[in-house]
Amino acid sequence: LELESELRQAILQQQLILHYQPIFCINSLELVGFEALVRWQHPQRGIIPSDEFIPLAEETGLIVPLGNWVLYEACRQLKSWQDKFPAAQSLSVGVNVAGKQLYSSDFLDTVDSIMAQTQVDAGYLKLEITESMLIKNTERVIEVLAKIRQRNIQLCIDDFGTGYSSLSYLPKFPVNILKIDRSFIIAIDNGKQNYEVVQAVVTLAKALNMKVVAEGIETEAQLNNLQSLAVPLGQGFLFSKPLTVELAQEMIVAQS
Ligand code: G
Ligand code: G
Ligand code: MN
Ligand code: NA
Repeated sequence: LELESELRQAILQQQLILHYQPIFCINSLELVGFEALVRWQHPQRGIIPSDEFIPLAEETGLIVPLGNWVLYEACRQLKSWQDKFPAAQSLSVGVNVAGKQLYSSDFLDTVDSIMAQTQVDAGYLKLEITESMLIKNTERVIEVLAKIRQRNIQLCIDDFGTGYSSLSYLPKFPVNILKIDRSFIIAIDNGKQNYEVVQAVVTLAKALNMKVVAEGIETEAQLNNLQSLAVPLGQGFLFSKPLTVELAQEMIVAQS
C-alpha cells in the first residue's frame, strides 16, 4: 500500500523517466529506432527497474495514467530529436501498452490528443501489445486496433510465441509487426530446433505481410543466425542495453 501511494505521487511529481533501447537493421547495423522503457527515479531508493513497479501499476490501475505519460513522453522526445537531428528523421519509437490502457474506453482519444500535442508523425510510433492481451475482448480489441492502424500508427505483438496458442486468430488482428520473444532467440544457437521455429515465424510473418523484430540478441552467433534467416530488425544487449536520453541522443548524433 505504501508503494502504491508512492507510485501515485511519482506519476504526479515526475519521478518517472524513460530509457531507450536502440533497435537496429540486422544487416546494415543501422539504427532504426528505440523502444521506450519506463524507470522510476525514486528520491531515496534511486532508479527502480520497471519489473518492480509495473505489476503493481497494473493491479492498481495506475498503469493507465503511467502508460499515458510514457506515451506522451516518448512521442515528445522522438519529435524533439527529429526536429534537431537529420539522422533522427526516420527513427521510430516503440511504446509498451498495457491491457488496461488498451481496454479503457478513452484510449483512442488519449492517443489522438497525444499525437496532436506532440505533432509526431503517426508512422514513426509503434505500439507494443502482448499476445496475451489479444485473448480477451477479441471483437472490441480488433476494432480498437483497426482504428489505430487507420491512423497509420504501427502495431507490434510483443513477446510473440509465448502467450497465444491459436495461430488461426493472427490474421484477424490488424497488427503489422511481430516481435519474436527473447526465449526463442536465446536458444537459437543451442541447437537446430529454435532456428527452425524462428524460420517458421519469419515465413508466417511474410505470408501475413508483417515485419519481424528479434528481441534479446546477446551473442554474435545469435546475430549470425538471424542474419541468415533474413530477420530484418533486432535489439538486445549485444547492441546496447536501454540507454538514458543523453546516451540515446549521442547514438543518434554518432549516426549522422
Ligand atoms: O527494461 P525492462 O526491465 O524495463 O522491462 C521489464 C518489463 O517492464 C518488460 O516486460 C517491459 O515490457 C515492461 N515495461 C517497461 N516499460 C513499460 C511501460 O512503459 N509500460 C508497460 N506497460 N510496460 C513496460
Ligand atoms: O517485455 P518487453 O519485450 O517489453 O521487455 C523488454 C525487456 O527486455 C526490458 O527489461 C529490457 O531491458 C530487456 N532486454 C532487452 N534486451 C535484452 C537482452 O539482450 N537480454 C535480456 N536478458 N534482456 C533484454
Ligand atoms: Mn516491449
Ligand atoms: Na518482450
